[in-house]
Amino acid sequence: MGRSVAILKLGGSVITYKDLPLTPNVRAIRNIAKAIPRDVVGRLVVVHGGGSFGHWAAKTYSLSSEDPFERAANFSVIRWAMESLNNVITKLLIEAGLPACSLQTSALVVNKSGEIGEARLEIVSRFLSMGLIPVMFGDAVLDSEAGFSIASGDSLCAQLVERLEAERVVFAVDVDGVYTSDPKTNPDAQLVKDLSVSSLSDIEIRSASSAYDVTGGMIKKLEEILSVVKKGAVVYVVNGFFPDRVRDALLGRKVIGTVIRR
Ligand code: IP8
Repeated sequence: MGRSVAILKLGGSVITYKDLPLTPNVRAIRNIAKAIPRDVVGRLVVVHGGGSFGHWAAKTYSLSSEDPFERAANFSVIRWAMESLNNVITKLLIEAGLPACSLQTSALVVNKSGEIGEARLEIVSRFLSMGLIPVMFGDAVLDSEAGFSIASGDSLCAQLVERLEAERVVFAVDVDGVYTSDPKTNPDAQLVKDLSVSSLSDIEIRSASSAYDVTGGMIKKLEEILSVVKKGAVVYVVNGFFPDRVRDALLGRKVIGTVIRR
């Protein structure tokens, strides 16, 4: 596809109310949908997380239940929950005038021991070439070792970057970017505006020794972000509650947030 594709990852804490099971944040999704510039159509893939749909369902309906029937039934509930959220997001993108089209991750991806094993993603570039915006998501998938497991939206982004040679990935999260510590609990936390792979590795090391806390689940995602950056994409971490920032990041403009480069 060449380096012009952008991937927008919509974080679960932006698109859902995390504490309310199965509750989308319609206003936040609608605002982002309206901010997506028309000129990225045909070179934009939207990927969304699970929020209070997928994560709630995965906690409530275990994929490691002893009983195979129960395990399969639980898988189907998690899949249903993700389809339901995807339906809301796709509808709101369409209402905003965008040619959004759902692509079911579990039909394209098979995990191996909890990590993405096979990913048949050729269809994504074909959707793009038809001027569509594929809307994909973290999902419950089949797993060649474990039977079933979860493929996170972030791992999917990493795969997409490689396959599509994406130019940039915009993570829309519920804080302004990557901080020196958790901004929700530490008032002295500083927003880090620019990061490189080497400084990111530094944060990872500190994270492993728990000197750096999770910000909206973001630090856990730094490993995926790191692999995305190593594959050549520029990563933007921006606050999804400020749709203008999402738009500016998608266009590669200067923006309040964190920019991570090789
Ligand atoms: O929120 C998780 O995707 P993520 C998807 O991107 C499920 O980690 C099903 C929990």
